[in-house]
Amino acid sequence: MAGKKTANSGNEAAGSVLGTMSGAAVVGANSGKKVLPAELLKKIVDGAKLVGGITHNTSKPDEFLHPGGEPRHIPSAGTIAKPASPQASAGTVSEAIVSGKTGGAAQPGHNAVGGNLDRVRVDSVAQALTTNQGVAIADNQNSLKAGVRGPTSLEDFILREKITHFDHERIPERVVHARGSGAHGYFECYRDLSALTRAAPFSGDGKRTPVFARFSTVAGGAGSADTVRDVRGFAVKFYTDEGNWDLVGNNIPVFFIQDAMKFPDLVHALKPEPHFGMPQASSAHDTFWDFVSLMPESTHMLMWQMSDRAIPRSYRMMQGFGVHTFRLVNAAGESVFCKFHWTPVAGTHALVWDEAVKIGGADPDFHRRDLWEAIESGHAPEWELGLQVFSEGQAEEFDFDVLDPTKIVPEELVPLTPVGKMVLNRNPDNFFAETEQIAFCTAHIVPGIDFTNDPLLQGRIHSYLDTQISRLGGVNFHELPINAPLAPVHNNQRDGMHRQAVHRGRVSYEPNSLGGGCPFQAGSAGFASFPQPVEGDKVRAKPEKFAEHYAQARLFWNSQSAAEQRHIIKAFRFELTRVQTPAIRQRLVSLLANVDDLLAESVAEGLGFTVPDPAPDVGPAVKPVYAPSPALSLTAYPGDGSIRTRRIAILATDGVDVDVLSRIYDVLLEQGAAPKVLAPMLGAVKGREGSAGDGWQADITIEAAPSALYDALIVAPGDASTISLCENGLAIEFIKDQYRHCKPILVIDTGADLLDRAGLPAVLPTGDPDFSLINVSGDQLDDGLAQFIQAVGGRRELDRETDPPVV
Ligand code: HDE
Repeated sequence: MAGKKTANSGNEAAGSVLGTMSGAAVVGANSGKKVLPAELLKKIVDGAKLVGGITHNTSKPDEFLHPGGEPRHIPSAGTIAKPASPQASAGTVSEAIVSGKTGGAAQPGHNAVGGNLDRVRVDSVAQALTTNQGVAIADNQNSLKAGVRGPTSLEDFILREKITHFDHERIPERVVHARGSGAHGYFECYRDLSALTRAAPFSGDGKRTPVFARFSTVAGGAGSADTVRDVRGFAVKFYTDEGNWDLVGNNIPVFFIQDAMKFPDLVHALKPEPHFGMPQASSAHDTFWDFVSLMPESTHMLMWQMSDRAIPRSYRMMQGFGVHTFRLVNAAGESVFCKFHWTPVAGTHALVWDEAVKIGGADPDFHRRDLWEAIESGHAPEWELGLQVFSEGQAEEFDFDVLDPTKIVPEELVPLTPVGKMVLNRNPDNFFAETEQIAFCTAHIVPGIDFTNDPLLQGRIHSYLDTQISRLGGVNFHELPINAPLAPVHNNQRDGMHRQAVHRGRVSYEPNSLGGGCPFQAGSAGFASFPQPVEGDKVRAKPEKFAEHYAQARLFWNSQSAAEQRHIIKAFRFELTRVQTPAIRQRLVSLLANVDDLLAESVAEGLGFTVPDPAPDVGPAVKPVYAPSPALSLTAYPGDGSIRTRRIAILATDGVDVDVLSRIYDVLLEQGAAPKVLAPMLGAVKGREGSAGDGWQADITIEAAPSALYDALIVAPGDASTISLCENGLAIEFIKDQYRHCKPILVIDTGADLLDRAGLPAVLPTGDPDFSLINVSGDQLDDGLAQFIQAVGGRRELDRETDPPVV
């Protein structure tokens, strides 16, 4: 009892606090004064005050329904007491003893595991080679042997450390989206959106939030080609002031399935077939089409997947979508529904199929290289973030269910509002440490954003956290530098594989008083789920509107340009031709018969049969009908018309007119394009007779960088150069592919001979002029270049296409 005199008064508790078994019953101001070190005494006295400052758990009542009252959705903040000194909450008073390793004690409230990447960057300039223990290595050439021709010794810890680390260099690749690439950048909010959401990235005009974005294909392994036909992942991690928010989307706004229960089935069907491990990174095989043809809800997504969306020209030229309906919640707790859209400033551009296949061989890293080179050359790619915001009341009126991820919300129903932009301006230092180890999780949301009951999203909330545990080797992947939030992390989670945090103090539970109640529950400052009413039986079933599978597939089809429709037909034909089982082809076309007659007939024709009966339709008798939506065509996003970053091939060989070549080169560089002079061999291309100077150094050979890798072609003038290009099969093939892939071609003077040699038609198959096939004389160079630049900055001349191609 306080104040009671005892035989050891003035020294009470001294013995017990010097041990760790039991504490004093009473700690008076003078306790142990004479015998205890001052620091320890402070810890005891201030610690006791800290604990005494919390008499009871004041937020406990908020956990329960109040009699007759509403449950409190926003709990009160936890009870805390302020420590009178750092010692009060310390685990050990010896923290004051500093060594080169320990450094000082923790800054109050600071978690040094988080924060920016400076603390982990490594550079070895002027440094000696060492082991992982920092021991300098004298010889990195030879293992330790018993005699120069003798056996290697088990004692060679240097060899063993090196080889063991190497043996474990690989980590499991992502089960889907294994192949990808990413970059750092920022998101800038155009204006304060606090009326809609309290989410930190939207809380101020011009506010910037650091991001890391990763783009990916879905089906292929980590070493597969970039340009395969596939959905692209579009995942963005926002390092917000209030924690990490991951918007883990795709470049297609809908998905194949409506319930997470079917995801493993979908992925097993899509991945290489289990008996022979083929095909790599391709949906063009039996098991995929077997599955989707039995899943009519896939039809809408299949239309997108067979469209040009699935063979983007660049990650920088594709849209991104959050897919699911999300919620926005403002500080007053009011909520609206929301769909997220990313729109590329460079416009949406796609490859053509023949080109995508050829790039797969010529440069499997095409998209990775493209993103890297654009950022390195200072042309930071940008996307605008747009929101479709609608109320629950509005959603109920739609003839589809906003919880169904196989449906879009057409922009005619809810327009898109631009709210900010993302700029990717910094390449990673290290692909593995950053791009590979980044862990996106749909569960990572911040106050102001919330989930909806979309059953696909609900499953994802579980899946991503779970997958990182096996992929990144444990529960502490959030401490990997690329995953660590900028917002401070404080909780009572402890231990686990590869733990980095060194937690100070003795408290790892809540509520507590020994740690002054900290870390405390944040109450209204923290994340609180939107109190959405829930009703109904516990069931395994889907809502009625989920049964309608074709109206939006038809909407998509009807919104495509003629060229886009042709490509969809050809893609279905290609994929289904690769299917070996005729009944699967038929079944798939029976789904298309519910979408559009011309589509089904054209696909069936290419596969050598007539359209079967439409698949049974379990949807409502009265079908939703939509007018075409221009926003669904890639043509809706032409971009800024510039030729920045476009790869332009200039074919040249000995005898080239160097003056003209140099003029062309300079103009293209000024426009921000990436011109490359391609010649049969490396070294200097000689100028035409009588020209001054040493010619022009070729950038690369025609053989090493074939046509498919370039956005456009210029044949540089020069009689001798043209004659020898006309005799070069690779040059002929180059120009033919440029033509077949509908790309702009500029020939000057005798360069035109190459057009004839390659048999390129001077006009389009319709008889109309081909404005992308530009043939000018030397004195019209400026006009020719201007027309060429306009063509490169615009859309490809898809009207060149015929089936089969004539070139
Ligand atoms: Fe994913 N998905 N997914 N997904 N997903 C993964 O997480 C999953 C879905 C998406 O660049 C995995 O870290 C389930 C839709 C992207 O690292 C895994 C379901 C959309 C990425 C996973 C879906 C996506 C992933 C594999 C259905 C578009 C790559 C490795 C319920 C909105 C992120 C990993 C990156 C990756 C599960 C469906 C997008 C296994 C269970 C719909 C962009 O957790």
